[in-house]
Amino acid sequence: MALISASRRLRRTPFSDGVEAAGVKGYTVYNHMLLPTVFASVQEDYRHLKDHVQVWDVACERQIEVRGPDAARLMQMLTPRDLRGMLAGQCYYLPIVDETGGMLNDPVAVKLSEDRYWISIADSDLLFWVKGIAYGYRLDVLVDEPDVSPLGVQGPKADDLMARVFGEAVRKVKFFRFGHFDFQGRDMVIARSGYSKQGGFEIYVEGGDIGMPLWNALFEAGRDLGVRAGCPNLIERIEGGLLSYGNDMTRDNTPHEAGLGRFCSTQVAIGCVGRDALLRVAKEGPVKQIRPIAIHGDAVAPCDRSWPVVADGKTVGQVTSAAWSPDFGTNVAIGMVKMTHWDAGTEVVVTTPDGPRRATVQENFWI
Ligand code: THG
Repeated sequence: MALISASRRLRRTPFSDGVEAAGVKGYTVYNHMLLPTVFASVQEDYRHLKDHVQVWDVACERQIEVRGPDAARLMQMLTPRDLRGMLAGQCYYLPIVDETGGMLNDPVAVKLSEDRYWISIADSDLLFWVKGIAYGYRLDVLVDEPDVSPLGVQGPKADDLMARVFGEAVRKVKFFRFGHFDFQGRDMVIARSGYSKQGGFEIYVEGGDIGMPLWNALFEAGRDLGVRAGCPNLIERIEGGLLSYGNDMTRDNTPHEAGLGRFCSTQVAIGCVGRDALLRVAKEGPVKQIRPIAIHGDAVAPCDRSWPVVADGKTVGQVTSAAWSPDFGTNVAIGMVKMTHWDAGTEVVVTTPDGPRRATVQENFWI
């Protein structure tokens, strides 16, 4: 592929200098910001992530801050997930839907206090929707994008690395919870979360000026742990079934089609925009849904457009993410498959750019 030209619109991050010094080889654009995709190679990065510890520049997971007396009311307007039990100190993975029940984003919400949240967004301009709702309903709330940049620390040695920089107490942070920790006199929100299934943390770095000092401290502390710069890994996230908004689901899909029905309690999500539409589709159930798919044969090409899933000469779905998995010895893929063909064990054909491939719908993701 040709290069993508740098400009002010394609935002750098507080960690970009470190990413470049570490020899980044590829980027994607996410929320109008640079997101590294490869350092050594996607397969080498994958092996290292599963065996060691990596530091990830995921500043592109931008925050929408919602603050004020109506913050909780606005949050519940955005999602069919039941937020009544959400406590300060918790993180929730949220489907966000429009008035038709179409997915607008699938962020992680961080409840900082009763009247203050961060919405850590996937790749869509959700800020405009949230500002529009706040304005249209005359809510007493401030909505903006603060100078907060998540830094991921992912992999089996993440606890050891984090304990060296932030102290032993960081090990006690539970999954999808966060605590406050000090770094050089600055308060940092640190959650046990991240876009991998290898375990780890996300540090919400407030203020771009402290980005490189923190980056450098993590690399110095982790030298003997073999710490490397890394990034969300295509192979590992498909194995783990972590969805990518814009790839695996879009505004054309309901949360139920995206397999996120377990995060919806639409009946009790009073005030949720799109609630009526979702109650209708939840009653009937989806007619197509996200499935793990094993594509047989050797490594497939990069999946940069949807690949038809065919059975008996008819299109019954599409593959939206795919990669060769060294650990499972097959191409792992995520697709959306019609009800008639979504049962585990169903044999289908995936039309890749290099020709048709035999494939099998799987019962579960690989990890
Ligand atoms: N962390 C933070 N912000 C993010 C992401 C992240 N914003 C963009 C993107 N990732 C949003 N998408 C996801 C997708 C999956 C998960 C988190 C964000 C995830 N899912 C777990 C799973 O499916 O196993 C856990 C879900 C749960 O049980 O609550 O972690 O990664 N800050």
